[in-house]
Amino acid sequence: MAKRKNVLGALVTAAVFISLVTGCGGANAPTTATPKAPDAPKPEAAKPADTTAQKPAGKIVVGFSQIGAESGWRGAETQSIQDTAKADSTIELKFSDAQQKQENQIKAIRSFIAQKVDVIAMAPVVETGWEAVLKEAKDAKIPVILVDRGIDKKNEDLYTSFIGSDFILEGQNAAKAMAEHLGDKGNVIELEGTVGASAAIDRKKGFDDEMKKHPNIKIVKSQSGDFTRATGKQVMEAILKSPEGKDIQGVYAHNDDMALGAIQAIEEAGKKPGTDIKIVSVDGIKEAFEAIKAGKLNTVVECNPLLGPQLFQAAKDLKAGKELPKWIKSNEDVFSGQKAIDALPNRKY
Ligand code: GYE
Repeated sequence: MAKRKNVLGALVTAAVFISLVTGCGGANAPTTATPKAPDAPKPEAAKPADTTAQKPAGKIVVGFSQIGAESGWRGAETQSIQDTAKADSTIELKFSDAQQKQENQIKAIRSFIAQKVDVIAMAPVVETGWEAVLKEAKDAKIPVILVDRGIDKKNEDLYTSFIGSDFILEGQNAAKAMAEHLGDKGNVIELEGTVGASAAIDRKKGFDDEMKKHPNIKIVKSQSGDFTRATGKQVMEAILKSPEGKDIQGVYAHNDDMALGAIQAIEEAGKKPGTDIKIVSVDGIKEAFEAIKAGKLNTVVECNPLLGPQLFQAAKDLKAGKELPKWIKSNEDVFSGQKAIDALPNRKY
């Protein structure tokens, strides 16, 4: 009985927390947060919470801690996860938005543990600082699947599987495209993603390593634009006003949103993005394809955000006792020029 009370307390706390951080009742807002009508039949309502009500028979309950809504890419990922769960009667999704804060993700994971979900999925905002909470999940025997971003190698035993892209390869592909656009010489600005995020660390590593093969291309400045359009624009504006900004031939942005912000800054500075300054970015959102069509962006390296189907398949496989590969990779492409224009009508995000 005492244990049940604890479970009930934890459920209420968790439900309140999730509704707070989510901030809205999306399609998959936690069902646990729905208040009972005031005139609900008393005898039923007075009973202690039945935890099986949280886990309808045959359903797999997945708690997903999302980073936030910093980019078009992330919006597409959230949509894919929510839509896939909604269309699958065997899945119950508990969705939590951390608004870019690691501490909120840690709280969300703790609430998922308290709710005894079947699987915890998370997109870790940064690589480090997960050890304690993931150990708690492990002790509670709840498998953790990392979605789209990774964590530091030394904690590999604390998650079951990583579903996502090869960010190093994306950085290499971006460098190859940049070298081609620049005819193998010139000065480049690198707009990095969120400091400490695996997607930023590895996209930088892949790009910088590949650029070593092109000694006449110099990365004259590398700075974080936090994966957002507004910060990408701000950083680019400041760089264009600085001494090194006077002689720039290329911009490599770790995501499309920062590239789109940089395009605005370049135009406002009276230069032509795509012509005076070549631009390469990662993600592949529709707006980036439109920018290629308009001649303002030169190449986009695709990074697939439509991870919902793979995530829930993985959760089902785990429930069925199957062993998952440590890394479930996404299939991706690189788009420039006519190839991007041809692909535009069918872009899904
Ligand atoms: O490229 C960026 C987003 O983690 C792969 O995060 C993801 C990255 C994506 O904000 O746009």
